[in-house]
Amino acid sequence: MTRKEGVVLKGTGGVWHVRAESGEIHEASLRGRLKQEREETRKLAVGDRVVLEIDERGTHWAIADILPRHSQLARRAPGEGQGERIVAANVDQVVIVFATTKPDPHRRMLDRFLVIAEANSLESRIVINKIELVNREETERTFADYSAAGYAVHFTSVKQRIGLEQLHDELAGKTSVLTGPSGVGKSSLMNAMYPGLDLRVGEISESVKKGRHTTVGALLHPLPDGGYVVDSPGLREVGMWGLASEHLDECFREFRAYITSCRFGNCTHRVEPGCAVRAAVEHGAISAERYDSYLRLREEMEHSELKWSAQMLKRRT
Ligand SMILES: Nc1nc2c(ncn2[C@@H]2O[C@H](COP(=O)(O)OP(=O)(O)OP(=O)(O)O)[C@@H](O)[C@H]2O)c(=O)[nH]1
Ligand SMILES: [Mg+2]
Ligand SMILES: [Zn+2]
Repeated sequence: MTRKEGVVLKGTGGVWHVRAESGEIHEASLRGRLKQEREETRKLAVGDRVVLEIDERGTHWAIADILPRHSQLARRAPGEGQGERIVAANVDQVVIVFATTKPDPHRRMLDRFLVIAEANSLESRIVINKIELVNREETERTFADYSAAGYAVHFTSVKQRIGLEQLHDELAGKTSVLTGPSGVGKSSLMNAMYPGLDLRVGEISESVKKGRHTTVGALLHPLPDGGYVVDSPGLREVGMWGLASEHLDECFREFRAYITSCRFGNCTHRVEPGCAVRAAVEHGAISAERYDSYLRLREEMEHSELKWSAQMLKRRT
């Protein structure tokens, strides 16, 4: 029997498109046994590595096995029951794109994307595009918080071909989730780095907004020189995915060194005496803007946790 390994590129209506190492793409369905297992344990997602087997007659491919994942990007929204939904498996990094202007960068949204990545233990990379429209030094200063926190920040221009090679090198051989608001230049960047590549990055989130599609899953695009880009229907819709508010501080990576020094183990870093995070903000080791993002996100999460537990109480009585 012919067996081969491959990577799941997309799935629609039970048919999975799997790319073999040779580059050939096969349509395959999940073996019955795996389907059952899938209900309880894990769901197949784009980016999963699988073992394909062809049937006796040599006509139909089936997914006989799913290989262990090294990472995943999951969403687990309250109200959706127990099941978490996997956006993509075996993700190496999240690439978050914003523009210097048109549209203006949205720091809170950037911080939210970073938290989502951290909550999934994924590396992030920040891209600030349309750099030719503004003063570069000033912009670098604006985003210095992020490099200080340990994130790679790229300044790019598609118009003037700035920073494209460096970004291209960081995508090579990796599986990257590309995300960011509409109009920042995600598609333009991909087309400039990979001429001729027919990539629809961003298109899907657009159609979601317009309400044409409702449940389109993520797509995995092979890059010509190795690696993949995940085109997901907007990380924004991932929402606050079920991270408990008391773990939010760990998702602000520059807070981590201080958290354990707070006087109280359950410090929220708001008003408690002996808070090492607040002290770090006061003497500038943690950016005030990032701290403010933390406070707002925490507020928002606690609010929805309260709403959620109130709903549960109502259901029980
Ligand atoms: N000035 C300037 N404009 C750019 C640059 N990169 C892209 N643009 C323009 O920005 C607009 C939006 O670019 P897209 O690539 O469609 O943006 P997107 O992020 O893919 O947007 P969605 O698909 O809606 O999510 C287009 O008009 C591009 O020509 C750049 O570096 N500088
Ligand atoms: Mg686009
Ligand atoms: Zn504290």
